[in-house]
Amino acid sequence: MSSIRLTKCQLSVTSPNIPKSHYRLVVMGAAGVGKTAIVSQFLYDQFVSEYKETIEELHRGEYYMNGVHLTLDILDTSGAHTFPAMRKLAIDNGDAFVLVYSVENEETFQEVTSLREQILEERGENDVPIVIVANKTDVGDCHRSILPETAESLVCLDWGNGYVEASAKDNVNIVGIFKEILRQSKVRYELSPAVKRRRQSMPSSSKKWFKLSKRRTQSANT
Ligand SMILES: Nc1nc2c(ncn2[C@@H]2O[C@H](COP(=O)(O)OP(=O)(O)O)[C@@H](O)[C@H]2O)c(=O)[nH]1
Ligand SMILES: [Mg+2]
Repeated sequence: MSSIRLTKCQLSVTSPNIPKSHYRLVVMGAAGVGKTAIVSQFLYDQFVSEYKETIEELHRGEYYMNGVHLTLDILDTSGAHTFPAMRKLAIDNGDAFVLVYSVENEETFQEVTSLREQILEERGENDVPIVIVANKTDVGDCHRSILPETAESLVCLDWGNGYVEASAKDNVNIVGIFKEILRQSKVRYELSPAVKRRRQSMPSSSKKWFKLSKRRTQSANT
């Protein structure tokens, strides 16, 4: 059902004083908005046109430069409401959140609004790093049901979150999403060619995500 994969660098960390060396990004949004497509473009340079429902997938990106090491765990979630416990676990354990909607479907923006509220309520804090992604911009303006200016001003000015327009299909601004989330998380980076490549597959589950997180908390406290 789930897998964890290590993959190549697309972002290189430049700061020797990064506040944290292990980040957990959670990608959320309604089913069909392109969450899996975004993760797949970012990590594997692939776009899959047929739709396959995701239950939950954990990916890992390892980034090295000048001795600096950043691990990005990226949790690709299901958009369905059938897994409330998994969603709560993901919200509790994520360091930063990428909330995706499709520009051709206004309801998916409503879902992003409600997910954001859920995250802020569950975490009980206002400064959780969140980036809202308007995906499928390749469909063209006449198919857009939400104007970019409307969404951007709401997200950036009213909510104080990051906003990125993207197309997983055409690979437009996909790296920009991850740059923005690192910016929101105050991790400094710069774009560069891959400096080290690693790929690995191993079984995973949301339980493991939880265990990993507990372990990290314990080691941070020791
Ligand atoms: N036109 C267009 N289709 C996309 C884009 N991203 C994803 N899709 C398609 O939308 C469908 C759902 O994508 P998927 O990534 O599985 O959505 P998820 O349920 O949010 O993970 C698939 O058929 C994708 O090929 C995009 O940027 N543009
Ligand atoms: Mg998916």
